[in-house]
Amino acid sequence: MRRLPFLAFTALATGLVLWGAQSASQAPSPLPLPRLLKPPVIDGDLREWREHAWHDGVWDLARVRAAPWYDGGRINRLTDHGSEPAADEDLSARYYAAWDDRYLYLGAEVRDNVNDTTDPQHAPKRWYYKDAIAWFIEAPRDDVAEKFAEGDHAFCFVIDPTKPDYGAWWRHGAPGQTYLEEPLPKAAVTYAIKMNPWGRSAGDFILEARIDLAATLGRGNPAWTPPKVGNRYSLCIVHTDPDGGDYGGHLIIHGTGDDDSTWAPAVLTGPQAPIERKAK
Ligand SMILES: [Ca+2]
Ligand SMILES: [Ca+2]
Ligand SMILES: [Ca+2]
Ligand SMILES: [Ca+2]
Repeated sequence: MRRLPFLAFTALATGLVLWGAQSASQAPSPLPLPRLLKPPVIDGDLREWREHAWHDGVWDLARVRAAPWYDGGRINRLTDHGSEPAADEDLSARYYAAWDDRYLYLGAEVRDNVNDTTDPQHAPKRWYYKDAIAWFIEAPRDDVAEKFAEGDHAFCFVIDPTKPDYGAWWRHGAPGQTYLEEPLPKAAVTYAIKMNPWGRSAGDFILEARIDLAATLGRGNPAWTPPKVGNRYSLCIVHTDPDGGDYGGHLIIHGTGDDDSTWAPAVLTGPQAPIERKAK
């Protein structure tokens, strides 16, 4: 047998190791979005469905800083106006998502020191200058890098309990169009915000929302079909937290922003049982 020269062998072995590491990092397991068997009541209390929804623990800036998509603090950051508490008290949150035949369900339980929904340069589409959570979703997922083009949607909720007309916002693409900006049609969204739910901080809140899939995702891409187990989506969460400043803080999770090729793969799954805890 002809022996491989040592250098060639080393290069081949290194290449295989690198290839293995790269394919592992390029193909993360899709985020599983479970189907709900019982429709939640949209009232600002997630307890009836939170254990049956997708949820991957508490997010704060320390955890985001350790994530592979962290941008070194350019956009993904918090601000300090001189009277701010520690970063985890400034903003930390749990996010939830699930679906059924008709709706996408979104939820968040958030610890925030200051509720800030004023914007000196207010325009209806400027949710990102206010306390807000946006779920960026591509449906169906594709391999084309796009910015709010066909199939891309942002469902954005300004954390203003008076629910102004721009409070539930929809940035999206459509065939041949990008960055369409409009309020989520009233018939397509139901949401509730409960402020200070734990009696701890006036900035804390719970957000609970449901979005009609056919009326939103169904209008974005001719390739969209009614939801079923196995459908591939993409997901990124953008949580903005100005706390009295201008552009202010952002936690960007499972992606880097508007480029949908950075959004995490997600898949619609069947129902999920709550995490089992052992008797001992
Ligand atoms: Ca509820
Ligand atoms: Ca804050
Ligand atoms: Ca794409
Ligand atoms: Ca805030």
